[in-house]
Amino acid sequence: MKWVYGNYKKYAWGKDELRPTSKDGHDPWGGMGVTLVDSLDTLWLMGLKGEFDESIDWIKSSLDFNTVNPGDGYVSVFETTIRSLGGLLSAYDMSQEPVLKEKAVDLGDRLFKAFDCSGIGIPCGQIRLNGNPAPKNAGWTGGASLLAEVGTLQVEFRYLSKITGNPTYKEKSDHVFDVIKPQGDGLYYTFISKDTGERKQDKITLGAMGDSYYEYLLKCWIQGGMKEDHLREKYDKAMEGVHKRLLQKTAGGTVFIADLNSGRLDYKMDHLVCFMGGLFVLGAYTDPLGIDSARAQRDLRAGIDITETCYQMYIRQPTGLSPEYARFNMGGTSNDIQVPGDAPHYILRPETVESFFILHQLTGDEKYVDMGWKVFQAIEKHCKTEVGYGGIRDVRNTNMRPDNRMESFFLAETMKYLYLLFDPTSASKVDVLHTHVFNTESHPMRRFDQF
Ligand code: DMJ
Repeated sequence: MKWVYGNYKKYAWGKDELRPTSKDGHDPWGGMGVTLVDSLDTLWLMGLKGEFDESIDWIKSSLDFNTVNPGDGYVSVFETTIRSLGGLLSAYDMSQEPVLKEKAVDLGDRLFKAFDCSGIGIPCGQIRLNGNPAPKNAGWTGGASLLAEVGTLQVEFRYLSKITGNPTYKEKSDHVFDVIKPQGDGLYYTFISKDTGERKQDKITLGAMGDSYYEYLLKCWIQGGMKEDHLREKYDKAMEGVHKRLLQKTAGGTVFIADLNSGRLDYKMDHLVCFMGGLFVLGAYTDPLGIDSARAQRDLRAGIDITETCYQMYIRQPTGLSPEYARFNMGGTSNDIQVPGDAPHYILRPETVESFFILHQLTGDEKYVDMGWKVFQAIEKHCKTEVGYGGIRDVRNTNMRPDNRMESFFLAETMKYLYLLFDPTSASKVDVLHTHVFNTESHPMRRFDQF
């Protein structure tokens, strides 16, 4: 982290991202120092105080949301909330540095206008930060709202209410959980109408575009001190649905969570779904019925099994890195995990090491440290460049050169989770069972009962 952040400073200071092979910076998010803001709490937890202070100086002198423009002026409400707002809030929670709160309120107010987009309070996915917000949904969704995008803003806006004393952020963002109704089995459609909350397409997934809706049902319940029963009930009902309709096992015993398209199972699992290992186990350890209950034991087992599958998605490849998604051969034994031709790449994603961290913290099983170390070594071997880390185009090919993109989540999440996995003393300061809730971008914030 010290090395790569030093290179970010040298080659790309204040840019959204460092480009790891061309050794320069670029602004795919419109120019708001996304890597810098997303990295703040990682620096703090690692004790890199000098780097943290220099970053605060940049925020004071140069972070200006009026000038953000990714081309057409629109930013993603979801990405900006989880990375930038979440990054500012978590770093504020840790350091109490006033400028972080000031910038968080400024950014939060600009993003919050997305909630005015429909009559029923479902926020739009895109907004302009500079003056004329004009929120809208992206054209490629056919005007639909995406489940994960509308239900992964609450941890951040609820926290903003907590530190400002203004309840509106919490009320309006919480309202989304009331208007979006599950189907009979507790699961949710991925593409929904912003005007009615009803389904637009018959797709159900815990992968891309659906994932963190389920995560925030549980996390908001934990954040609020485990008192908002309706959130826990929605989460438990959804997990029932996952067991009933999506959880699958190959002949070789590999457990995964399939997608459902128009009622038909698609036997694949995105790398993104690997967060479910940790979420299942967090849900089990906080289950109001107790960890020994049948429900908690069922979810504990599922979380352990999914995490093992995600590890296998890495370790079975020649590079030791996982593809973007895996296909499952239901009748297969040793070859039941397959790399798809259309997505054999790895882009430094964190979800598997996220689950290693949570399972290690909650179960105490040291095998997750060894698994994390293997993944870290594979990243070191195949993704490292002269100045940073890049993704690789094919995890089956050991001769690939890293590509020229280092997403901010690599420093915000992948590096942080690995560090916390290897350093339990630091991890005990962000205890997921007793004191903190991590937003979906790995930004820990104190729970409301810890203020
Ligand atoms: C991150 O921005 C977050 O973890 C999000 O929830 C999903 N996608 C990326 C990482 O893969």
